[in-house]
Amino acid sequence: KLVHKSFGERVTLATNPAAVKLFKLMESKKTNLAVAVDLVNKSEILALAEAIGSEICCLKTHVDIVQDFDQDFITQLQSIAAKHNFIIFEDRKFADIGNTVKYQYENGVYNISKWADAVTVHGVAGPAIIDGFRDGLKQKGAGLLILAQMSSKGSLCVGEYTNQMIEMGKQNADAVLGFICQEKLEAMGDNFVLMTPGIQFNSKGDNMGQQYNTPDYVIKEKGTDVIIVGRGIYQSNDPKSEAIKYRQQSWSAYESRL
Ligand code: 6AU
Repeated sequence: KLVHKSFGERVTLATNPAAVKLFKLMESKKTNLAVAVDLVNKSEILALAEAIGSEICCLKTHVDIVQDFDQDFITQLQSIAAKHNFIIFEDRKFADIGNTVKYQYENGVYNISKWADAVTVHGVAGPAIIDGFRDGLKQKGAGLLILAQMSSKGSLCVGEYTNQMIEMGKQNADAVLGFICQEKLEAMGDNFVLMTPGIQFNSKGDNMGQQYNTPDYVIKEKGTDVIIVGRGIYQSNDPKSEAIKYRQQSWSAYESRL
C-alpha cells in the first residue's frame, strides 16, 4: 500500500521550479484538476479558459490544432492564467533527438518555450533528448512531463519502457516536472507530479482507442495526483458546472488518501 504525502509536503521535495510552483498552487487553490482544451478556435479556447479558470490547476493545450493561432492568443491565454492562477502546459509530445527538439521547442510559429510552463516528451530517443530542453526550460522556469504510460488501448509504453522513463526522470529531476501515467509506481517517488489522462464520468472510451477511468479510481486507487479531463468537460453543455464536479471528486479522492 502506498503512503501518500500532501502536496504541501512535496513542495520541499521537488527540484524542478515548475513542479514546486504546481505543488504550491494545488495546495493553496485546492484543485488537482487539469483540463485538456482540445478546441480549434482561439475564441472558443479563451472563453472556456475564462469560464473554468477558477476550478483548475493546469490548462493543457494542443497549440498545433488552433486554426487562427496568433501571438494575441498566447497573450490573452497568459493573462487569463495569471488572473485565475493556473499553469499552461503544451502537450507537444516532443520525441526527436536533442538538437531537433531544441529547435522545435524554441523556434517556429509557436515559440513554445516562451509561454508554456510545461511540455510533454516521449523519451523513446533516449535521455539525451532532455539536453535539448535545458536552456529553454531555465529561462522560463518550466518543466518536462515524461510519458511513462498512455491511456490508449494497446499502448507500448509499458513494462521495462515505463521503468526506463521513470529512471530518465529521476536522473534529470531538475528539468522534469513529472510523469504522464496511469498509476503511481513506487519508483516515481514524491518529488514529481503524476498526471493522468483518460478520465470521464459517463464513458468507457471512444472509437479511436481512448480508455476512460473515473477521478476517484485514479487518484484514490491508483495514487496519481492530477486528472486531465478533455471531452468530459469541453463537450458538456455546461463546462463550468461539469468542471466543478470533476474538481470536487478528484480533490476529495486526494484528501481521502492522506
Ligand atoms: O479526455 P479526452 O479523451 O477528451 O482528452 C484526453 C487528452 C488529449 C490527449 O492528447 C491527452 O489527454 N492524452 C495524453 C497526454 C496528456 O499526454 C496521454 C495519454 O496517454 N492519453 C491522452 O489522452 O488531449
